[in-house]
Amino acid sequence: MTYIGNVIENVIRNNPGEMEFHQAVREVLESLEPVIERHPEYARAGLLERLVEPERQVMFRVPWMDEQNKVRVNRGFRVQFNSAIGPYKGGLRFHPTVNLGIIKFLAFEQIFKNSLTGLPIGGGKGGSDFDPRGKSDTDIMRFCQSFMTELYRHIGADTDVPAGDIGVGAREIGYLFGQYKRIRNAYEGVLTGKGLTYGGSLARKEATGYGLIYFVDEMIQAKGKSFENRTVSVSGSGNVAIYAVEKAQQLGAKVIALSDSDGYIYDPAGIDFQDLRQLKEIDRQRISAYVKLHPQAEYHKGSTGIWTIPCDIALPCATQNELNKEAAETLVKNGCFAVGEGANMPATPEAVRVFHQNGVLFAPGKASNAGGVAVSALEMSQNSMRYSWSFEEVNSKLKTIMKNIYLNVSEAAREYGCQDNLAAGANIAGFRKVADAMLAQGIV
Ligand code: NDP
Ligand code: 2IT
Repeated sequence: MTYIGNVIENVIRNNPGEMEFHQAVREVLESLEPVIERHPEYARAGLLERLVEPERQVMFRVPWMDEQNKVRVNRGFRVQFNSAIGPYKGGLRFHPTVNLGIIKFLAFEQIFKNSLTGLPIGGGKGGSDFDPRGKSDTDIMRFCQSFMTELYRHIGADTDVPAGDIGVGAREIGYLFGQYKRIRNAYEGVLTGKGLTYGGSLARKEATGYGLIYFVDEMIQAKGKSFENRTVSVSGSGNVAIYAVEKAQQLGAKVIALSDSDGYIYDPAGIDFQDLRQLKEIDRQRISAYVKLHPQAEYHKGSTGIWTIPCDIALPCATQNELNKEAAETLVKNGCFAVGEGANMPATPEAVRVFHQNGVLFAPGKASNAGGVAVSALEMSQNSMRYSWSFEEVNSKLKTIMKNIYLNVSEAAREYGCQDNLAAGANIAGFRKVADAMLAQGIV
């Protein structure tokens, strides 16, 4: 068996039941074949065996008392996967489906994504099986305070810097920051995605969605295409989806569909961005509420139905494995020519294969959604300097970063003989920097 095959087999044996983690490891490692062939020093240094083993994994009890004085217990996680190129960095996910395997897949992906940004950040991820849906502000605050009462001892501005992900936005980051500061008696940039009144960066909120569109724009422009007058479907209707909609519309696209875990909306007239933002970000409503304001729009139950709507460009921005082989085939049949992952690993491996086989331009999440964490790193820089940049300064840095990621990823794909396979290019380019840093630092 090959070196890579062996490492994958051991990961499956040593981490039973962690399907998403196996999937992410397999996807990355299989595309590293030409790199490992060209660089035998990596195998000699046991680099892949070390890469797939998290440096540290923390699991902890999160007890809290809800508004009805009922005792609740959730499970908290922080996986500090790799710190070769910087302090651990990555979001926190609060969702009932969260388990160790999901956090490990996300932390593993984060290593390569963070490397691609060109900024000095290692890979980590955390979260809880806490379900924020329908909870009051009080319950959210109590949960966040209890979560941080354990997490604080594992993180720090130079150690590990969490941020948001599914179910964790500005409100949660605020409560988490408040509790950290109180326990540590230190005002430091320990979290990103903070509010603008207490150390947050302008354009962080918009960064993942905007960055996705900047990346996809580079990718389609390289093939002589643009967003102008294209129809776009965006799954999810959270932070990433909302700002992908705004930027796609600014570039002349017509966004016709959005979803949540219950269903999807189709608005042939094009989504009204202001109403969307008000509904989702401020009123915290379900996406179905949109059709009350826009009667020409349709609401359908079942979130995956969104992929049956014909569109030119599909942007999955909800969650992992939300777009399967069948959905990919339908998109191809309906003329979709580009897919950009705003979420982490939203397309299954079979779906990605369908896109590649049919010449659909495919932007892999670890490259195309890296704008969020990139601006998080810029937030860290601003916190260290005790200074803040304007929206335009941050946005223009973000644009440059996304362009550079596109160039590096496509160049790596070309250099290693898999031209136009940006998924392989992203894995290779992200890996090379981390691998060389690990080599230089010895067996640690
Ligand atoms: P939000 O919590 O703001 O929004 C998540 C959206 O996805 C909601 O509309 C939610 O619907 C939907 N969703 C979640 N789980 C499912 C599911 N199982 N099936 C269908 N829909 C689902 O999260 P974000 O927008 O921040 O994150 C979206 C994706 O982007 C995630 O994969 C995340 O890891 C990734 N990402 C986020 C970054 C960021 O900066 N926030 C950066 C890079 C990647 P509902 O309300 O019904 O749950
Ligand atoms: O998946 C991701 O890149 C994020 N959720 C953002 C991480 C961050 O540290 O900003």
